[in-house]
Amino acid sequence: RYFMIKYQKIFLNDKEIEKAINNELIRQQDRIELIASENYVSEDVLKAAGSILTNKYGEGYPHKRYYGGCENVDVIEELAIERLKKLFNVKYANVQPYSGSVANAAAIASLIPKNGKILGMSLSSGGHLSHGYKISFSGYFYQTYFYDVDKNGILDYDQILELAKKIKPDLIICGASAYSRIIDFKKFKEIADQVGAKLMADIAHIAGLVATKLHPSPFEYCDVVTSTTHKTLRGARGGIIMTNNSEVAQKVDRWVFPGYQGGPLFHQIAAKAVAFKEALDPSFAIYQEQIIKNAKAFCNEFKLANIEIVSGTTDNHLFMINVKKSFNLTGKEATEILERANITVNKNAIPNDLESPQITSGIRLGTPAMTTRGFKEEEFKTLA
Ligand code: DSN
Repeated sequence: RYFMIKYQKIFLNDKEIEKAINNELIRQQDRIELIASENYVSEDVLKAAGSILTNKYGEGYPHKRYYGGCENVDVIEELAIERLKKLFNVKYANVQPYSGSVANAAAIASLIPKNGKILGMSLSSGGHLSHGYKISFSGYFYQTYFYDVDKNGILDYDQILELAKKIKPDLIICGASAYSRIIDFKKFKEIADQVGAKLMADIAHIAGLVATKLHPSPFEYCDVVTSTTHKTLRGARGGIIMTNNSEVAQKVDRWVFPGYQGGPLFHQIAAKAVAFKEALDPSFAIYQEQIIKNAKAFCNEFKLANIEIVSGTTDNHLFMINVKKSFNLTGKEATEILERANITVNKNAIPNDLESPQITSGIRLGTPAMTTRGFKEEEFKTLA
């Protein structure tokens, strides 16, 4: 009865898919969802994402399309752009990227030539595949180097500067998918300036916190900022790219289409627009504040039990537990045990992890989804 989600079962002629979707509804309803990158969208976002807009093609940008009949999707895309610009107080926005990784691909290509040098955060320190990892496009098409967190699991800007001086990257990427502390974008800009590099921030995880000023904003310091729309931002799945530089903005538009993508997914763009309007509502800031309060209360319970928190504590919506050190379990084992208790988390590499990415020594815990479902500090303490 408590903390229910409000979605309805669906009925399809295709009974196999109907059953799988409705089973997924039960899974989302019955499990405690702690994956830091997931959330529960509003019914309006869901309706827009499932709308007839999926029928429409419209390569290009509003009023400059390669197809006819785009008068309604133009309204939708323009609204999405305007709302997004207002949300982050930024001059230019592209709402077409299908995902965060494609947004990163287009943003990187807009800033540096192919085979250029990238300095990004290593995956085991909390970075992302698309920030230069060898098996992603970013490590394949560019020369990539990585900075790590220090022995306490914290970004050490002096060390990053030393590394940047040696490597002389064309681009520094900041932003993470598993880092629980504040990221100092101003310090990253100082480093980038000292070595003549461009600076890109990927705020996919913390976008909702940045939009509501609960995390420092990167916009003043970065040549380009990318994000996804479905994590703390609580929108439909997808990517976005933003910049204050008109030349970069033109390149971004060209690299999204025709550079990396074909026809925009207008159903997703409409759903993003709905989510941006929700994020502009004052209630969204209260939700984001609660995400952080919950993460701190949750994390603190583990600390009281002397459980090892990677990076010491949390300043945002997530934290990681070193389950190897605390419970002599791998991340994979801990994830499977929690699954049996109806608690969904993901295994996660931790700094200097000796286990492979398939096994890991850590788990990552996030509060955005259960905060949407009404959990407050007390529920998170009980859960811990
Ligand atoms: N897969 C996302 C996450 O879980 O953080 C990043 O792309």
